[in-house]
Amino acid sequence: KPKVLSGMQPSGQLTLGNYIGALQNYVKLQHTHDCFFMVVDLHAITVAQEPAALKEQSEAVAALYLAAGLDPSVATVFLQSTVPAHAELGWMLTTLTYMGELERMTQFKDKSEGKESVGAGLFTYPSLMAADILLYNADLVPVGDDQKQHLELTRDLAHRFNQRFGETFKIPQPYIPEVGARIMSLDDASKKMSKSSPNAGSFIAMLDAPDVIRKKISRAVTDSGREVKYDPQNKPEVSNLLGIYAQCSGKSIAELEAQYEGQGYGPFKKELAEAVVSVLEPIQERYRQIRSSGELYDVLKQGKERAAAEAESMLKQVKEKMGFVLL
Ligand code: AQP
Repeated sequence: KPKVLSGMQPSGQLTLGNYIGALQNYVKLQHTHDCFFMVVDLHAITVAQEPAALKEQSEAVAALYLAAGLDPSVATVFLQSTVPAHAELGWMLTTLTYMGELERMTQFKDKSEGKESVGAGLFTYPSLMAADILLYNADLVPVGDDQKQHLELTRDLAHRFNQRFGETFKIPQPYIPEVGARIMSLDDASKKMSKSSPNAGSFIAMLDAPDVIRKKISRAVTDSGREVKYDPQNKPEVSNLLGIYAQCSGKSIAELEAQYEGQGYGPFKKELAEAVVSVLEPIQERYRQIRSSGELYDVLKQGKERAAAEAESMLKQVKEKMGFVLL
């Protein structure tokens, strides 16, 4: 089976965007691929995190993975920081990465823009991401548009290492899912829905209570027209809501346009909210069971062991090739 590796940052509460754009694909992939899904807590600290919140969010992300349908007897679910090989290989690859390569990363430019002081980790983070992937010899990495540039760097680093030290790493391929919808913010359709947004009204968290979801959708920005039509150029907000509706209901955009013809935004938003609630409510139910059962720690320990077994054997090869003394 081809190997897949991916992860999410516990930098906030997972959003409906994370679910539609990534998590629901993880759940499908686990049956056809050998999957490693991490909570990338070492990446989250590239911007300041409050310790209690980091811990809570890391557990919440892992529990949401399971609640959404990842089966730990099939997929390996673990926390990045529990496998020290990530940080070790991350450092080694940082020494092979050129400053110019990191300076070109658009995510760094976006995240550092206008900030007075920017941590060095935010700059070197793509080398750590390369380590995450190369440690497992992943064949495929599910990525959104925003991560394509980082995966390209991972491929370059793998080549560079292989050329300098001998054939070691497999060159990973991007995996672009069939339904790769990019969900935009509810308050500004030019920005993607983001878990670390300071405005809670801009995103739907997977754990938002049904009434909160209803309220957020009823307040979502729309244009001043009343036509429910998919037109990302001229009606980006309504188009985003239609995309969410299609994803959550299984109906096509065309069906939804026909359903709401001549009705304005009121009924459309109301029923959209119910479609979102019907997707998230069962996940929230399972989430509560998982958090209260205490099973999470067992799953994460087992995941850590499975991941470490693979990662450590790869790290050993790397150390040997680079000339470290092995004891
Ligand atoms: N709005 C989105 N629509 C579709 N997919 C999305 N993803 C994120 N936002 C959307 C996908 O979710 C995964 C999680 O990635 P991440 O945790 O590494 O962080 P991110 O991509 O930077 O996501 P956020 O929510 O915007 O986090 P913050 O605010 O911390 O930066 C990825 O597969 C991503 O493509």
